[in-house]
Amino acid sequence: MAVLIDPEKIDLDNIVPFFDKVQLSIATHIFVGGSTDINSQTENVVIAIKKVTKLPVILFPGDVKQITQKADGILFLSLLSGRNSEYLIEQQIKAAPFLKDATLEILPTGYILIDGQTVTATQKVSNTKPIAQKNTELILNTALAGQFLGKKLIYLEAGSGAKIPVKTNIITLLKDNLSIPLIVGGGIRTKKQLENAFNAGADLVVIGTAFENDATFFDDLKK
Ligand code: 1GP
Repeated sequence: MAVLIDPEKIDLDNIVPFFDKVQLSIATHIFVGGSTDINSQTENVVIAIKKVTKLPVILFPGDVKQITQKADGILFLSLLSGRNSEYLIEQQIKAAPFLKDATLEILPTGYILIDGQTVTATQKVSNTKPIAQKNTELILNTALAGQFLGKKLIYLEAGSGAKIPVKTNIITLLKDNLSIPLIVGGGIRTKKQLENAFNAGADLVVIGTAFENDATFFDDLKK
């Protein structure tokens, strides 16, 4: 499980008790990022997190400005579900000079936005349409195209705060047809939903909003 920390929302004064709970939970990764980071807090937040955990800290950047060498790795995302060249290739070209000599691990990731029954920040900022959950063939073909393009990961994203997470039949369909790991996130706010995603075949499940709203949720997810 990856815990998603949004640099715009985290309360750094509360980081120690928050990470005490993370440490006791089944979390294996920390993702840091958001669709926007208006006050450019990503680097400060990564530095603060590295002080309180040994879990790998992976950037999940909304744009090139969120890149910092202080993290352990970066999801080098391409928004394959969209047709906005800015998020398909332009941001990646802008990021290249910052990553050329970087020590952080670069993880090429095909990012697929799925309709979670609400207009999410990802949709607004990227100005792209999510794929309907019923359009399973398009979702599968998009993920396969990502794999054939050489992506090392596929991220199925219902969007932060999605009303409904990615359905389990989609997770299973992709798991059965892909040979690369599958990340699933967006709208997962109960232990049951988390288990459903894992049982369907997700390799890593990302949760952000549910922990932001109530850190006692970690107590249900102890190691
Ligand atoms: C969003 O997949 C992540 O990019 C997590 O979503 O905030 O809804 O948990 P939530």
